[in-house]
Formats: sequence, structure tokens, C-alpha cells
Amino acid sequence: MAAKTTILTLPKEEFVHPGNRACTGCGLSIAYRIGLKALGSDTILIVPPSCLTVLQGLFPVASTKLPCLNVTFASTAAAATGMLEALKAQGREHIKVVGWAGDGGTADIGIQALSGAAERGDDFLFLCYDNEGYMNTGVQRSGTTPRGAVTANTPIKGKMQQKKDVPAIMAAHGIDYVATASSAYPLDLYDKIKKALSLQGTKYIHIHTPCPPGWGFEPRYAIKIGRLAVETGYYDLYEVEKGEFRLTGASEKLVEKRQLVPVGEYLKTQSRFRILTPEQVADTQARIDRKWGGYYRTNE
Ligand SMILES: Cc1ncc(C[n+]2csc(CCOP(=O)(O)OP(=O)(O)O)c2C)c(N)n1
Ligand code: SF4
Repeated sequence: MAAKTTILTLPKEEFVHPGNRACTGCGLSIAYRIGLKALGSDTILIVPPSCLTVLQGLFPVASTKLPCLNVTFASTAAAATGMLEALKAQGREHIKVVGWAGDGGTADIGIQALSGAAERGDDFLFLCYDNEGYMNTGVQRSGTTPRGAVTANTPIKGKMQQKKDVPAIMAAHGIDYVATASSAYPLDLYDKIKKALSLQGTKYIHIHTPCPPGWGFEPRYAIKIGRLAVETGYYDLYEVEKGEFRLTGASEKLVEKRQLVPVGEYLKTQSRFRILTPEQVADTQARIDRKWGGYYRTNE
């Protein structure tokens, strides 16, 4: 196994200019800065409309030092396939092609193109940053918004449906690498991107990215809340490598300790969950306990 990256071994080179248009405390900002360090030069980013396009900015004040292709909402993965073919025609196959989209651009409107590319096994990395809503257009619910969350278009009862499990959908394609990560554990994200780049075919990493205005918390708590999501077992860090599932990092340690923080501690940090009833909190806890019961049994 490759040595884990530490703050001392993280490359110093930056691919994001200081200052960009993301909100203070944006989880995406952290994931993007560290993610680009892992991707390095010789990378072309393909990005659909989202907070990431706002963060990147418009030429000549763009915040990213890598070439970016902004495409329509539904077409990130299709554009990545096209880019691979163009690079092949030019004999520049050493250049890495990376799609980077929000949860709306992945779980909902981008999923057809992504599923098609994964089924063909096109050789690119797709990164989804999951802020659990359509944030750039004013916090509407997406397929990955959790049940009970209040959004601009679920204002009274909160979202009625469960969060869509996109990493599981991607793993079901049988691709060689699917992982989950969190902007609250940026070095883990760095190592997962590095591993993905060493493999052939379509690779997928799902990144949980706390969003202060969309979730309703003060910007200074972004890391704390991202960590609580993992410590409560609400959001798990794992890899599915060549079909083998394994928990990683902080989630792996939690299986050994068997000490999950009650999920209510996570839910009460965000005003989007303000209308959850005690029964809904108990139901969320029961779902987590069932899932983690399975992890404990596998670990015995
Ligand atoms: C086909 C289409 N529908 C709607 C929009 C408007 N739009 C631009 S960004 C955005 C939200 C993107 O949400 P997500 O992918 O989750 O990224 P986030 O904004 O949360 O970063 C929407 C709905 C669009 N550009 N194209
Ligand atoms: S709305 Fe959320 S995801 Fe978008 S820039 Fe602000 S903090 Fe980041």
C-alpha cells in the first residue's frame, strides 16, 4: 500500500490562485484546492454549471491554473469522452481528463452521460462534490439532498425522499475504482485521487462538501460538521476497488472502536434540519445502525 500523504508531504505547488468567488467556509473550496494538487499539471477539467464554475471565475480573472472546459449541465461525462478522443487524435494521451461536477450535475441531470461512459469504461476520472443541493441557483433539493432537509423548493415539510446513493450506483457499473471522500479529510481525498489516476477506465470519487449557506451553519464550522457526518456514520468513507469494498480512514477506525456519535449531534448543527421530528431523527439513527451493524459483522 502506498504511504499516506501527510501535511508535510503534500506538494507545495498550488493550482488555485489565492482568492476566489466561493463563499467563506465552502467545503468545495478545500476539496478543489487539495484535489488539484493531486491531479497536477497535464490535466484538463470539464465542469458543468455549478458553484464550481463560479469559484473558477471567468477569463481573465479565472482562479484555476489548469485548462477548464465549461460544458452544458447534462454533458460532463460525454464531453470527457469527446476530449479523450480529441487528445488521442493529437497524440497527447498523457493528458488526464477529469470531470468535476456538483451533485445536481452528477446524480440527476448528468447521470445518463456518466452511466454511459462508465459502461464503456472511458478512461477518465469523475469527481462529484456533494453539497446535497442545487446551491448555485439558490438551494433547491437534488437527488442527494437528505430526507427532511428544508430547501427553497421543499420549504414546508422538507425533502420527502431518501438521499440517492450515487457511489453505489457507480459501483454497480463494475468499474475498477469508486471511492467516497470528504472535504473535512482532505489528505484522504488527495490519496484517493492519486490512486484513481493510477488505474485505467472510468474512476469515480464522491466528495461530501459542507456548504454554510445551503445547510445553514456558520462558515467556521465547515470542517467540524464534515467530520461529524463521518463520526456519526451518516456519511461513510470507503473504496470499492475492483469490486472489493472496504471502509477507509476515519470510518475504518470507527468500525474498530464501535463508538458512533448519535446522528442527532450532526443534524442539530444545521438549520436545514430544523423541522425534523424526534421520530425522523430516530428513523435516521435506525438506518445508520442497520448499515453499521453490517459493517461490524463483516469486521468480526
Ligand atoms: C439544463 C440546465 N438547467 C438548469 C440550469 C441552471 N443551473 C445552473 S447551475 C445549477 C445548479 C447546479 O447544482 P449542482 O450541480 O448541485 O452544483 P452546485 O450549484 O450545488 O455547486 C442550475 C440548476 C442550467 N444551467 N442548465
Ligand atoms: S453556496 Fe455552498 S457550495 Fe456554493 S460556493 Fe457557497 S458554500 Fe460553496
